[in-house]
Amino acid sequence: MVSVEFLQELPKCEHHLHLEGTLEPDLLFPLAKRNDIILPEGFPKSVEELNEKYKKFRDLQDFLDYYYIGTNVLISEQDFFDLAWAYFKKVHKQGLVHAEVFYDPQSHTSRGISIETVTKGFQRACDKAFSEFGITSKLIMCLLRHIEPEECLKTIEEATPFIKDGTISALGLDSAEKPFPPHLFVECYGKAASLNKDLKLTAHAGEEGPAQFVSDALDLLQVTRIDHGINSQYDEELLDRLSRDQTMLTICPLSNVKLQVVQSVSELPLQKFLDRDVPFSLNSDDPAYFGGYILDVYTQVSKDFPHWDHETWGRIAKNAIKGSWCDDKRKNGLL
Ligand code: ES4
Ligand code: ZN
Repeated sequence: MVSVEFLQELPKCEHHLHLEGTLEPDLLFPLAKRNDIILPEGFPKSVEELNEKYKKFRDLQDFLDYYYIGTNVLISEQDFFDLAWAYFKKVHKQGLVHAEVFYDPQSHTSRGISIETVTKGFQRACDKAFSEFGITSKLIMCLLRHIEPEECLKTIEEATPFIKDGTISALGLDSAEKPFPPHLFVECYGKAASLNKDLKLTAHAGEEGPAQFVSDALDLLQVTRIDHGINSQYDEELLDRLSRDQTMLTICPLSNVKLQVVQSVSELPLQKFLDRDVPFSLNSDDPAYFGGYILDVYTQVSKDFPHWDHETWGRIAKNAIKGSWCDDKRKNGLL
């Protein structure tokens, strides 16, 4: 098995990280206090109680119920900055060099907070991560799939200045997967793509949903990356396609265990993906909820795949760099 020191030194990229999912209980309660937010009846009352709840979730929806309550404590531009900055400070120490991070504007606009407030706070933290740590980053705006597509179109309109000027680099799709398949969002993706030819497209698919949702995201939404995508393992033709087109899957091992998609990291089809040359990166998803940041993810995977040598890990790190949306100059600097 490779050492933690080796994994620490590997230049690591994160492609699947929800900024709202970095809200640690020890920031959640102080922010609730600072912003006079009353947490709902029955919500854990202390950091310890909340950490206890986060030990296991029944499924994606059980987690999302907590996650959306958490987001409610974020109000001011400073709150969004503080959240993202706390994240960058942590992962800088873990050898992260590039981060493509999600956020959910609709979790905030639905509470009367403007896209501008959220985006500017997060962007300011990204700028500081670059100036202080040399970490490059991209913002990916996600649409919440439980929200009506018509509403999502309005969100895209509100985000138009940031899509046009490149502050938002990519569009994603998250939240409850099974009841809300990709085809519902064809118009949204088409609209967003028409605003800026450089806008990248991705979507959560094949996390709890079937391999068909992965194919549909590729065919109907024209995405060039798939978030999770582990259920692609059950469709041989799809695996060939992902390999042929070098479409990257952003895998989140600790998330899959905590949400009971698999019972252990060793069950993940990572060896199959390597053997079939399906590119993937390893990611932390919602680290405050799932028990680990990027180095913890790499370390856990190394324990569950102990036969992977330095060369295999080098290949994984290189695939993550190659699949990133940074420019070629930055990629070549990292490779
Ligand atoms: C998410 Cl793990 C996951 N899946 C879908 N949507 C999400 N939002 C935040 N984490
Ligand atoms: Zn996710």
